[in-house]
Amino acid sequence: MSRNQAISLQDILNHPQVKKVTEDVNAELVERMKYKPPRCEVFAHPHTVLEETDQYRFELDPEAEKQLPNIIGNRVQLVRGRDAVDDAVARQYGRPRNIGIVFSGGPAPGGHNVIAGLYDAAKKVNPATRIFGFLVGPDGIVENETVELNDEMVDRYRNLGGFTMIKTGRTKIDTREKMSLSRETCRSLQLDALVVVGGDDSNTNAAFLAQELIADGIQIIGVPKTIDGDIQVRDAAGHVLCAMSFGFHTAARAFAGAISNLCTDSSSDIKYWHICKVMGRVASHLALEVALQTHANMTLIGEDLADYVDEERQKQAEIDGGIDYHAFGMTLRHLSRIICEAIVRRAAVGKNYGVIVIPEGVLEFINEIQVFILKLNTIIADFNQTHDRDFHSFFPRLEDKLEYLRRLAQRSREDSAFKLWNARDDDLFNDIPAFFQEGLLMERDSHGNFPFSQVETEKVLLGLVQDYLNILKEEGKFKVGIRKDYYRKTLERAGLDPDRYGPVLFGNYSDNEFLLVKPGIISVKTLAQALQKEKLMADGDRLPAAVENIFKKSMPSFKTQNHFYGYDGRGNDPTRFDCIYTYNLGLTVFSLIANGATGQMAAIKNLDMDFGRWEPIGIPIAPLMHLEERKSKLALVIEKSIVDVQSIAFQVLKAHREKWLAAVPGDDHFRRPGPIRFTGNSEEERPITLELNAIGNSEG
Ligand code: FBP
Repeated sequence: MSRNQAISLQDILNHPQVKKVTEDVNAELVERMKYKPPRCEVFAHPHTVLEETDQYRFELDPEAEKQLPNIIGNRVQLVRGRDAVDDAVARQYGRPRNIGIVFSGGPAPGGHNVIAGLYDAAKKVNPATRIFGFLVGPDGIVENETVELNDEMVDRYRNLGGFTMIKTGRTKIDTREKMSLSRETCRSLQLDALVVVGGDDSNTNAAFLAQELIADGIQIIGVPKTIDGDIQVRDAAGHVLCAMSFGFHTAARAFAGAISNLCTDSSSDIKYWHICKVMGRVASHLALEVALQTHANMTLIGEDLADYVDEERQKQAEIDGGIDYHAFGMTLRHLSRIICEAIVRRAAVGKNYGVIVIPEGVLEFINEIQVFILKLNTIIADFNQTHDRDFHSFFPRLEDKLEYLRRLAQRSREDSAFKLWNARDDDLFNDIPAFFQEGLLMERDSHGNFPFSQVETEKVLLGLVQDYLNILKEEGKFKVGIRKDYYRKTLERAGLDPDRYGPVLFGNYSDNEFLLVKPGIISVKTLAQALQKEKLMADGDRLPAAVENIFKKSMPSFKTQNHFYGYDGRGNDPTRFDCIYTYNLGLTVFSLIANGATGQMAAIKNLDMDFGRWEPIGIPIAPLMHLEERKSKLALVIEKSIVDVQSIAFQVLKAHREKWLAAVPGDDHFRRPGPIRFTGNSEEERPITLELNAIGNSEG
C-alpha cells in the first residue's frame, strides 16, 4: 500500500504494462483480424463466369410473375472459375464499378466478412472500383447517407462480429416515395450495383428494388443473413440450394456456450431451474441447435407443439363419431402440464433442478395466442386504415387499448355480422396478465412482424407452471426423492430403526434407490399423524428430528432463474464456419455483379459438406416469393423456413428427449460445446443441424 502511494496516478497510467492492458486492442483481437478465411476453389482463378442451369426449378406464384416480370425468369447461376476469358468479357468483368452495400434487419455475425470478401474481390479486379457503405440500414439509401470504404476500415473489422462498420436498421423501402428517393441516391452515386444483406423481408425488398431499378441499369444482389436461420432455400424437387443463413451458427454456439455453463452450475448447486429463452422470432432453429449442442434437460420446439395431437381426445371423438378440433395443436395450459410432468419426474429422483430452453417465438405456435395475434393484427391495421391515424399513438396507454377492445366486443353483441372481436375473446384476453396483454398489443415492426423479443413470453408459461406445481404439491404428487442410503444413514445416526419408519413415511419403501414420501404426508402435521397412527410416536410427542429433516428435504420448492439469450449471441464474433461462409459470400456477390446478374441472392451450395465441396451460386429471388398475410393484407414475401419436424435433426432431438431429461437416477447427459474459436483442430466444422440434415438430403 505504502509503496503504491509513492507512485503518482500519472506514473501508473504511463507504465507500459498498464498501457498494454488498457488498450482497446488485445492479442486475441489482433490474431482474429489477421485470420485469412480460405476461398472456394473457383475464386483461385483470375476470372469467374456464371453458368445458368435448369437443373433447379421453382413453382412460380402468379402474383410474383405479375409484379416482378423482369426477374421472375431468372435461373440458378453456378459460379465457375476461369483462367482466361475473351477480351470483351475480360473488359466487362474488369471495368471499374461503383457498388453500394447495406445491412438490413438485426445484426448477424459475419456481416463484416461479406463486406471484406466483396471489397477484396472488387479491388483485386480493378482498384478503381469504389465501394460505398449505406449507413444505418435502408434509411441510408433513402437519405443518401454513405461512407466510402477503404483498406483501413475493412481491415479493422475482418472476422469481427456485429454490423458496427456501417450499422443497420429495419426500415422497409415500401412506398413510391422511398423507392424514388432510393433511385435518386443510386443515380447520384452512379451505382452499378447495390448489395442488400438481410433476412427474408430484406431480400423481398431486394427483389422489388431489382425490378424497379433494372431500367436504370442498377443491379441488385441479396445476401442471406439472419441468426434465426429461417432463410433456407430448396427448389421444388427438394434440392438444397442454401442450407442456412449466415450468423446462425455463431449465435447458436454463443447461446449454447452460456446455456452449457448453466447446465454445469445447476447440476452443481442443485437448487434452480434455469429457464432460457433463446432468440428466433418465429422458427425454433436456434433452440433446436442449442438442444443438440448442450443436451439441456428440456427444449421446446414451436413447430413440434403446433403439430401436437391429443390422442385421447381424438380417440374419444372417434368413439362419439365426431371431430374434436380441440384435439389438434397445443394449448398453453396443456404445455404447462407437460413441463410440470418433467419437473415432477426429475424431482422424484432427487433432481429438483435443471435447464429448460424455450424458443422466443414459441407462443406463435400455441393455438389461442396465434388467434389473438392474428385478430389484433387485423384490428390494428383496420383502425389505422379507417381512421388514418396510428393505433398506438391514438391509444398510448394499455387501458385505452383495452377499452377500445371492449367497445369492439360490445359491437359484436349488437351486430352479429361483426365477428372480429367478440365477448369471449374479450373475456379470455382479460384473463391474461397485464404485461402480456401489453406485449400482444405492441407496435409491429415495419414488416408487420410481432416483436417477440420484447415480450417476456416465458413468464406467461412459467406462471401456469408455478400454479400447477403448487396444486401438485398440495396433492402430494410433487416430491423430492430421497436417496435410500442417505435416509438409512440419517435415521441410524439418530438411533432410529429405518425399517420401522420407512414403510410409514414412503410409498415405495422397497428396493428403490430414491424414496418418495407418501402423497398424504404434505405437512409436519400430517407427518405426525402418520407416525401416531402407526404408534411410532405418541400424541403430544415431538417429531424425531431426523424424520422431520428427511420430510423437509422431500418438500420441493420450484426456484427459477430466467435468462434471455439474444442480443448477446447476435453480437458475438463469428465462428470459423461463419467467417469462411461470409467471406465466400462476399466473393460470390462480386462474381454475380461482375457477370451482370440482378435479382439474385448470393449463396453457397453444399454448406453441409466439407469445404472442398462448397459451390458458390446465385439463387433467383423472385421465384422464392409467394403471397402471405402481412399487416392484414396479402403481400409478396419470401417464405420463412421453419423447423421441419420430419427432419433428421429434429427426429434426433426427439429420440434423445427422454435421455436428456434424465428423470432417472444417475448423472445428466450434458454436452459441453466449449468456447467459440476460429482456429484449432477441435473447432467444429458446421452447425450440428446441418451435419444431421445432410444425412437425409437428396444429394447428401
Ligand atoms: P433479423 O431477422 O432481422 O435477422 O432479426 C432477427 C432477430 O434477432 C430475431 O431473432 C429477434 O426476434 C429480432 O431480431 C429482434 O429484433 P430487434 O433487434 O428489433 O429487437
